[in-house]
This record gives sequence, C-alpha cells and structure tokens, in this order.
Amino acid sequence: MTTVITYGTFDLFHVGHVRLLKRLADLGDRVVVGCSTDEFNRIKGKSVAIPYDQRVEILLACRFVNHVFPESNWEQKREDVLREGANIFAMGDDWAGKFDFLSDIVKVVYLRRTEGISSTQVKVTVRESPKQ
Ligand code: C2G
Repeated sequence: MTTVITYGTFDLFHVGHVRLLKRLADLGDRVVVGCSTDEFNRIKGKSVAIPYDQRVEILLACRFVNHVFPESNWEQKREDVLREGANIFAMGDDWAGKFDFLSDIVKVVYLRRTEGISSTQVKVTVRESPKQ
C-alpha cells in the first residue's frame, strides 16, 4: 500500500488542484491531504474565499482523495508523514526544493503545476465578470 501525502489551501477548488491530485492518485494507492486551516492561511499571508470546513468537504468529494487532516503550522509535516505512513511526499513544483529536508523519511517529489489557473486568478476573473 503506497500512501502519498500532500498539503495545500485548495481554495476555490480548480482544475490545477484536480490534476495534481489525480497525478498523486496515479503514484499510489492512498492520497492524504493536509488542508491549511484558516488560521494557518493567515500565517501564510494568504486570504481564503472558502472556509476550512467547506474546503475539506470539497477535497473529500474528490475521488482522488482518501483522507484530509488539518495543516495548522509549518512544523507538523515530519510527524504527519510518520503518522500517515506516507511513502511519497508530493507538491507542485512552485515548492521545488522546499521540502527536501523530509527525504530521510519519505520520497519527495515535485510535480509540474498546471499553468494558467490559480485561486487568485479565479478571484480576479469573478471580480471582473460583468454584473448579472
Ligand atoms: N497547484 C498546481 N497547479 C496550479 C495551482 C496549484 O499544481 N495551477 C498545486 C500546488 O503546487 C500545490 C497544490 O496544488 O501543490 C495546492 O495549491 P495551493 O492550495 O495553492 O497550496 P499552497 O497555498 O501552495 O499551500 O505547506 C504547504 C502549503 O500548505 C501549500
């Protein structure tokens, strides 16, 4: 049983998130996601449109995701990898190199991001769309 672990805010769930999670599901049998809490996003300096509990509900509705747990700080990853029995730690390559320190306990991989889409871009598009 190969478990793949990843982390993110997954705000305004979009095709970039879906394609990443699908590729993670192709890498193993089980995908577990550390979803950033609203408080942690404040620490990350990220504003979120969708509250944590709804972002978790949406992630769990994704067929590529098996389990979601809260990501509330930068320091919890090592403990998470061990608790989840993760074999692969994977993130989009905007994080390339940032989590190599975990490579003593898990295989660390960075996957190409999907170009042309981001939660910020979705917000701008919605904001600029003509009033219905
Ligand atoms: N992603 C992607 N393509 C996009 C947008 C995002 O592949 N067009 C990937 C990111 O690289 C990340 C995941 O989707 O691996 C989640 O993206 P975010 O929700 O933006 O996550 P982030 O805010 O980068 O939080 O401790 C790690 C952080 O919690 C990651």
